[in-house]
Amino acid sequence: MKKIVLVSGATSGIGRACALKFGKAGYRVIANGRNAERLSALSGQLDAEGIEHIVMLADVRDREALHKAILDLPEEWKNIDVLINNAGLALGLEPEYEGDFADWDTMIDTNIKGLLSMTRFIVPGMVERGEGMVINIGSVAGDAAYAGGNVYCATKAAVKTITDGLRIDLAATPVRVTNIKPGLVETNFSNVRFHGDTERADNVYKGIDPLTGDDIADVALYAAQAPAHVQIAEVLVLATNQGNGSVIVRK
Ligand code: NDP
Ligand code: 8X3
Repeated sequence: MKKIVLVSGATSGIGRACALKFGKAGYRVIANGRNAERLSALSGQLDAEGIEHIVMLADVRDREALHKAILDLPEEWKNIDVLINNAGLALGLEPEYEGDFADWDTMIDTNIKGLLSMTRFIVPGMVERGEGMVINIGSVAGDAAYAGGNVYCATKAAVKTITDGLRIDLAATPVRVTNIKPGLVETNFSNVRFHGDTERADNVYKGIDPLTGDDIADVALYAAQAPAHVQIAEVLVLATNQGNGSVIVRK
């Protein structure tokens, strides 16, 4: 029986790469997204690759709708083997004392509360079945704050603590828990952060060879395919010319 992976925020970047990578590796894919058009485009790409999948339209911030979407999964898609909590975003790069309340709320509701809701809804089934894995997409931003990173960095620090907490709480079970902490990955991330200012977004990746979504999907798949007794607890993945969240050496 093929394993099932649920990827949140699968319509772009790292999530999309995970959906494709796991699908090509033989997983059945539940692709979550909050935008029907983007989900349908992704579904076309998965079809073109011959990947068995279904889409799950839900905004991870809407706990009730998310729960309903999970409960409404077809019976043969309910036993999720791998949950990839990827949906997330940064908004703004202002000093904390000038930050935007709405941006803060969106980051906290998505990166922390959305991840928690998904975990709370899916993990009990894994515990009951005695198998499963949760891969959270944290960030180098969670290791230390950087200029203007304030609330985004705090959400990713929360992801680290929440992931560690889950791993501890599941230690008596076969369910494994991984935190992948990417550095600079070229996706739609900076476009979203700068509210569609593409020039500013492009500058983030200038003069450095950034990571790709595919690089991060490789790490996620490695962790998922490790033998059952091996728990890849945490992985920090940086671009080669990046020292940490603040040190980026550009040519
Ligand atoms: P993208 O913007 O390319 O992708 C983010 C994905 O998350 C999109 O599919 C987006 O959907 C989805 N999403 C956002 N909010 C919600 C929501 N409320 N409900 C459901 N889906 C949602 O960025 P990345 O691929 O780079 O980001 C993925 C994850 O990786 C994030 O958690 C991010 O913090 C993390 N990360 C990214 C790094 C980078 O440098 N790019 C580095 C470290 C971590 P939609 O298009 O509809 O908004
Ligand atoms: C995304 C990486 O360094 O832009 O989490 O915050 S960074």
